[in-house]
Amino acid sequence: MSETNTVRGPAIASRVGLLLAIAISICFVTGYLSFLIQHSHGWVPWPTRPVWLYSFTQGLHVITGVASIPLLLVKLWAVFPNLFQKPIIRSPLHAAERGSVAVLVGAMIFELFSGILNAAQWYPWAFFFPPVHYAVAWVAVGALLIHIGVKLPEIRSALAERDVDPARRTVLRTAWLATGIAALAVAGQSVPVLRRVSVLAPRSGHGPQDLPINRTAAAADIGEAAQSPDYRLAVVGAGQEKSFTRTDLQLMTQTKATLPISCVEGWSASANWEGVTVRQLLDLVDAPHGREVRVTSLEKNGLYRATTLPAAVADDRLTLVALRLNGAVLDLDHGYPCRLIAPARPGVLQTKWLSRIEVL
Ligand SMILES: Nc1nc2c(c(=O)[nH]1)N[C@H]1C(S)=C(S)[C@@H](COP(=O)(O)O)O[C@H]1N2
Ligand SMILES: [Mo]
Repeated sequence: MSETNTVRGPAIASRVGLLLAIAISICFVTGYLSFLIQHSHGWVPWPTRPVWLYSFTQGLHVITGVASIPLLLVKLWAVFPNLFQKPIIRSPLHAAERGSVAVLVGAMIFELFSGILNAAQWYPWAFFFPPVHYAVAWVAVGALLIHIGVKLPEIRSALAERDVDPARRTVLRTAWLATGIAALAVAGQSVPVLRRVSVLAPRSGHGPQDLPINRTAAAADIGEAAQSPDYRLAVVGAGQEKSFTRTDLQLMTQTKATLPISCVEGWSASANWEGVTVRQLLDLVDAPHGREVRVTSLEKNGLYRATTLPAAVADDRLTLVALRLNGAVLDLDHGYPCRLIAPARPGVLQTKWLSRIEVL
């Protein structure tokens, strides 16, 4: 059976491969940005405007990732017989090329599968997801570059071929349709108007005060501390410390802001927040501008119990210690007595149940 006699082959592989390469590139860049915002400790300047910037980049990450699944399946189908060509090893170079394809396919399947499970909030491996997903992404992109480099002449000539025969055209149309449906199925997580068509957008607005909840106060073992009359928010400046009750905070000038919570899992939801600005509190302890600020939760354990605000975020006039949400007192599950909410920031860094704000 020669390749030219079947519908499979370079005509389909190159076209589907091109779109797949574009989707993977967007997915990789947006994923890397998300990593940098979370781990670069502010040396990569991430703007605080527009406020939905992170919702946008992370939405793209999840949409392009999901759209890659049908594309990868069609791509694998198109080249399937090649994967088992005999002899498996013809020369050292050929063996290296075959090896890189094996790594590419394995890494891609791992990335898409682990990403989907994460978006569905099912963590069979719990704690290790982000670093592994991150590391394997580099493996996938490295193998992809080798693969494209090796296949470039073949890709070029296949793409240059104008008349694709009808059977192949049907396969291609089906692939584009499946990709579009897959993208739409998750797009509603971040694009509100698409919510109705989004069957795979699990986080579109369940939870108290019309906002989803990932981690409840019970799950975070917040317990009595949050509702105790002894609750105080400590604010530590340059050699000065003050503490505030929730009532103290409520009596200060309140700022309103409409800001999204944008989870790394791709869902995002906008809400109306009201509270005092972090800068306002820093001024009360004479903290200088232009400094990083450490924000800590009442939560004892947990990966997200503390975060560091880059100076630009700490001083931003929309970075709030929120006391109210959508017109009512912040629900315990949303971070009562108060939570951090800042513009264009990953949800995982929007710390709930605050106990301490400290200038570094
Ligand atoms: N203290 C604390 N704050 C936290 C978290 C947490 O686990 N503990 N989860 C974060 C995550 S991952 C997100 S997306 C946002 C919103 O999460 P929620 O849906 O649990 O409110 O809060 C963030 N703040
Ligand atoms: Mo999150």
